[in-house]
Amino acid sequence: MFDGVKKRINAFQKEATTLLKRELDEKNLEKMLWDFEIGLIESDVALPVAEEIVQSVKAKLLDTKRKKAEEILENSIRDTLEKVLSVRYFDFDEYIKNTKKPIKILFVGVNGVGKTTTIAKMAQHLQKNGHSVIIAAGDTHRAGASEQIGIHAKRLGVKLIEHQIGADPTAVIYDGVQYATARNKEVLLADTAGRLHTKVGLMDQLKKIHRVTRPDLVIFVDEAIAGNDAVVRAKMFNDTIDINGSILTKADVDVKGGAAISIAYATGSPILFLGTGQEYDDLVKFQPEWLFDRLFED
Ligand SMILES: Nc1nc2c(ncn2[C@@H]2O[C@H](COP(=O)(O)OP(=O)(O)O)[C@@H](O)[C@H]2O)c(=O)[nH]1
Ligand SMILES: [Mg+2]
Repeated sequence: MFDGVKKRINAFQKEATTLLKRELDEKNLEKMLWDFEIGLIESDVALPVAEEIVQSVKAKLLDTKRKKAEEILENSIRDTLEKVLSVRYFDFDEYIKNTKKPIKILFVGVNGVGKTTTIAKMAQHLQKNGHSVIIAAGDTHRAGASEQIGIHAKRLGVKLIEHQIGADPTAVIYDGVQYATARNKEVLLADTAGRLHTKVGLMDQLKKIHRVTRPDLVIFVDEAIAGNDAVVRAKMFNDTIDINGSILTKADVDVKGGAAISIAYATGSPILFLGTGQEYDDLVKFQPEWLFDRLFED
């Protein structure tokens, strides 16, 4: 993942370094070195020795200049990305540990991006960290949605709150909140139907869910491979209900990587996890350093 961005940075670094190097040797260095060499010869240093000294100084200077240019470029790119990626950054696991229970997490996004799968992965992740979890089947829209999440819930040993197809998703999720409160469950994961960010009615429904169930976190899920489409969607979901963080799925598929940076920028909130496959274990915490290591590794 992130090969596209990395390639661009590398190419730019190379080009910029060449430019800076050229400026140094053409305008200043040659003349400086020439004067130096003449000075040495005039001081009775043998010509081959003077030449060797000058050549080695030249090589060292160019090398230092190159390294410095690379360092400056890397640092400034890194600083900017760090600023973008750490806006409202929080450590998810610490947040779960330290926040008043039950914690209600609402997952939103368009259809087929991996919301339901991500909820299953998240349920396992939280259980492994010792938290009790329940799931609310808030996708009452799509036939088979309840069955799909039901299979996950059963496999994971997690209680599922569900209503019949066509039911009001707000009611299902609200039931989930009541259940979690009554039974001291620590985290409620609320699924929602995939909705197009352009469908006003469905976005209004999301507002209603938000108003009534008052989630602690709203997590936007989209595919890393969706590129700029995902960025546009993230922005529209964020305009509808404030997003606290995003999860990018399908990062196991070859992607250019810029979407992670752009979504964080567009929503002003952090990327929390990456989905890296279809298994429950395929969820990795996203950390800015992790991205930098990939972008700037040699
Ligand atoms: N390769 C890959 N596939 C994923 C990932 N997350 C989800 N999927 C697949 O994407 C498809 C849609 O997932 P689903 O959870 O039903 O999406 P939803 O409509 O947003 O709930 C399924 O086939 C999932 O197995 C991921 O991180 N990597
Ligand atoms: Mg789903």
